[in-house]
Amino acid sequence: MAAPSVGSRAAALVERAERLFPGGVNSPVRAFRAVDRPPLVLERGRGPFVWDADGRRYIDYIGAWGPAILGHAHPRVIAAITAAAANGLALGATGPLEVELGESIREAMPSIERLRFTSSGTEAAMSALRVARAATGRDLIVKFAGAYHGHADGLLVEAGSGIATLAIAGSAGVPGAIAATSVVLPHNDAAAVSAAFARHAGRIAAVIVEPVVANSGVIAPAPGFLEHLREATTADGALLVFDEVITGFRLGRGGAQARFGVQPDLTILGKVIGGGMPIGAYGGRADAMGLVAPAGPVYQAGTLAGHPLSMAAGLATLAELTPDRYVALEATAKTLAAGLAEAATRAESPVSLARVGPLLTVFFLEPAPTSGAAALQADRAAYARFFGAMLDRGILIPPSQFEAWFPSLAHGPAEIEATIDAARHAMEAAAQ
Ligand code: KE4
Repeated sequence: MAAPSVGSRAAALVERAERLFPGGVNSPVRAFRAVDRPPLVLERGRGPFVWDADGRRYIDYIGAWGPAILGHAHPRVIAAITAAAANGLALGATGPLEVELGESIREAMPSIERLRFTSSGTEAAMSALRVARAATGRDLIVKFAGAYHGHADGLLVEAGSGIATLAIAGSAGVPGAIAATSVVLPHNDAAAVSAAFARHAGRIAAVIVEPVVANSGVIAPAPGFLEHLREATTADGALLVFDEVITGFRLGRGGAQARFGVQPDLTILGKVIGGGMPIGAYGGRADAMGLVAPAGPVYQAGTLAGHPLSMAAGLATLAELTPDRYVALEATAKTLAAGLAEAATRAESPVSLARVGPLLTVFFLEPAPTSGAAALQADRAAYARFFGAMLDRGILIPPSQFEAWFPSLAHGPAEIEATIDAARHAMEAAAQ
């Protein structure tokens, strides 16, 4: 299956986009720059499939970068959005749907005693850290190299996802004074965490962590690491912030905090809770969230926060996410990962499979990395060849080594077998 040919509708749209948007995209990772292919222009999705502007169909593992856990255009999600839209769109006041979705989230994640909806994960992350700084009166934020928490200034230092993909050191335009408030540590390194708290005793407002890293590719927490973060933050009076934008309602109803049994002070959510509509949320301890205006002095706001269509899509999505569905989703990912690992034995280059629940990554690196820094050693050229060979066989995987694959509940045995079969061939291509 060839890439969009010159003169195709997709190619024409790419050209027009390049004259409109920086890099021709509205989010960097969509530019496909790390995989040496022209960017796809996707026009339609249904179930496990997406179609590009030239009508080519792909089995999709980008999954809108996480929201499409049910597959694309799930009929009950579309019906919920349509029904909500018939009542008008944003009305500018509290609505019944945001109350219902908030209660569903709190029921699934009891650590979230109070929450606030935003329109993106970035807004949620920056707001959670503002709360942590207000709650502690401290400035420093600890993050981990290779983690991505959205594009708020202080969080772009040594970030993952598109920052790692494009190999840019943080981001231009971030004042040194802001960057200096970020303490970046190696992931899964408990000794480095202890040393940071010793060095900055009483000055760290929060530790923010992807409890399962997805933005360096998938990296599981080392045994005891999350517990160590809990102990170190509690001992020093800092807050522990779990960024569950990807893991929330993906690893299970209770996210990573339920799976690993570690309760953060604040949690950041996004993606799945909006079912594919714009959304973010942050929440946690009532005493900390009670600082948020108008209840307290921490200001955060948003014209479209709690947007009824996002709420409707989120409610319809969560309604489908019953325990048996999570069992099925994890079984799908396990079968896929096993098939990909078998295919990898055909590759001459080192390949490892990382999987936590339904999240997985094919690393062109051995062994699978345990930190963002280790992940950066992966063979990006081999990944790019693998990506291209899979795309040519109708399989769309993330256009970056530093992302997770998002199989959905719509990916059936036929799609998984087709993916594994394509990988058998693509692994050989990757080795060239
Ligand atoms: P948004 O602002 O993109 O809604 O969320 C930021 C964010 C926060 N935290 C985590 C753990 C995230 O993964 C993200 C966003 N994820 C990326 C993909 N890894 C979104 C895709 C993109 O940037 O285009």
